[in-house]
Amino acid sequence: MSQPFLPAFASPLHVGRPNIGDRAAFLRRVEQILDSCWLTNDGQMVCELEARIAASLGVRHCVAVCNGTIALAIAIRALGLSGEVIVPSWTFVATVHALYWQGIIPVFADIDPETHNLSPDAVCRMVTPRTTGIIGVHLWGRPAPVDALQSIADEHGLKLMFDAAHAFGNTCKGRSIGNFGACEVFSFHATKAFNTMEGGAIVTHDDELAEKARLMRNFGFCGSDNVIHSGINGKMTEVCAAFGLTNLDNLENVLAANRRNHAAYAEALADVPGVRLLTYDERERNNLQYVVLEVQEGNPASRDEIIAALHRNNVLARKYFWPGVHAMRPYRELFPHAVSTLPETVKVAERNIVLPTGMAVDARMAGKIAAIIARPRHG
Ligand code: T4K
Repeated sequence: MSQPFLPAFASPLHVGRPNIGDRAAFLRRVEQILDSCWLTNDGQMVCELEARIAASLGVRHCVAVCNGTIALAIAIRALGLSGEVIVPSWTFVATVHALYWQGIIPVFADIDPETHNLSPDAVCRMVTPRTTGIIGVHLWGRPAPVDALQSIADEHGLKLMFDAAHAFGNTCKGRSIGNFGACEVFSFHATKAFNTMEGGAIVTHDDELAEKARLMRNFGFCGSDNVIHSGINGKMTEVCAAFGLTNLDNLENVLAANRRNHAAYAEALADVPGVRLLTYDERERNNLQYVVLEVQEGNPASRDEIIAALHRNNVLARKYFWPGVHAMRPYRELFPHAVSTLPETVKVAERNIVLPTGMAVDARMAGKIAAIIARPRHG
């Protein structure tokens, strides 16, 4: 009689399991919030979080917002983008929704298959007289080609901003992400290395832009009863900011866990043929919150077979960001021919797997996960 199948992990291992800092410290901050009876609208915790983030990144302004998507939407509007904006299709759908939601046409440019970031040549090919801006994404936290994109923007008179949702705490040529383009936008969603449950921020050196974003975040109010700008409700709550302050104190532990896990995956997968683990520039600081694997041509198992084997074993790996935004319903009907301009995006989308990491994973688990990837048809 055959043995019943036992998964390699008794309970599910998620990609994006939240990292949670010192609970007692968080609960003390919550008590403080309740005692003060100030729950939102530019409270003390939000101000403290903004000041700490701005100081740690070396930027003049940090505007904390309720999530990364609203932060993108506000930044896009504050910058005055309109018409067409060039973006990668190889990103989380929010980058693109933040444009289209405001009546701006996202124009998809292809990526460099080595880095998964925008290809400057592809961006150049997509510039038209209607283009007003470029949104670079630091995908998986690896810096986009900031200098090349800035040159293209300068040459054509375009605004450049970055979706830095994955890149909090990272550097590019030794400078903190947050210092590039007209502004950069972070996500502090629960699944990020640094999280405020829900949250995000716009960071910039531009005083006027920061002021506009602050107004827009709070319905355009400048003091009581005085609305001087169109706006939305993009405010971060005090409890979210308190969680963020607590998690900032824990960030080095999260980064150490991610470094340990990435090294364990790299070692365990080094001799597995037909897979490529994306590496990070070791001269830069990186939060390593995404462990990204490509299943290469010639691997006897397909990407989807490997994902199925991982799921059978309770490893809930993801296919981020398959199939590419250009192929998602709202956009594929708008751009039926996008696929012909995005050959690298299409290929990468078919081979990508994102593996669990963070404080819920340890080196031994990474080794067991690598063993499933090496032999997906055995169990
Ligand atoms: N730009 C980029 C490049 C982004 O990647 C994102 C967000 C944004 C912009 C927008 O920022 P936000 O508006 O979200 O702040 C998740 C996140 O919700 C999303 O923030 C993130 N990127 C994206 C890459 O991942 P889903 O649709 O995969 O979420 P979901 O519900 O499937 O959860 C992901 C995994 O995390 C699951 O394995 C379960 C686990 N999880 C999740 C939560 C919320 C937990 O274990 N505990 C939790 O509390 O989008």
